[in-house]
Amino acid sequence: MAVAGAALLILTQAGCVGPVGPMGPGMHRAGSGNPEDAPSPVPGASELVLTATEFAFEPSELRIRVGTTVNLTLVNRGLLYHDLSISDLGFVLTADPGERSSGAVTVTEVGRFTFVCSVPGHAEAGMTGTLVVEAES
Ligand SMILES: [Cu+2]
Repeated sequence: MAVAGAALLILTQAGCVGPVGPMGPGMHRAGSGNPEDAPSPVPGASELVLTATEFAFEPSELRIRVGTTVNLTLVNRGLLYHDLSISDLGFVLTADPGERSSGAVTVTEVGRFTFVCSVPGHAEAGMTGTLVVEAES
């Protein structure tokens, strides 16, 4: 049996983020209200902005280059709480209505990864999309 989920997510800067209390190196970047589970955005990396509404992501397809760090930004223009969850990568951004949050992601494997809003019912209502990780050109 091949090991599932071979894609590696490199959590730049954030290190080992877990529920076991604050363990950051004390280098808090300018706050964007990130929850503990999102890796900090990396200064200088390109940014991809994703808008959440009821009930859709815009755009519903994101394209990034393999091995390249990008900052994903979730902008919640809806009236409800939403998140951006890429379960295959263990990546989650959350945003209250009118808020935004950003996190860095680096995917080391070419492929297509589904993202959803993990609030019950939201994915079924249309809050899904695909992160396409393309080979280096
Ligand atoms: Cu949602």
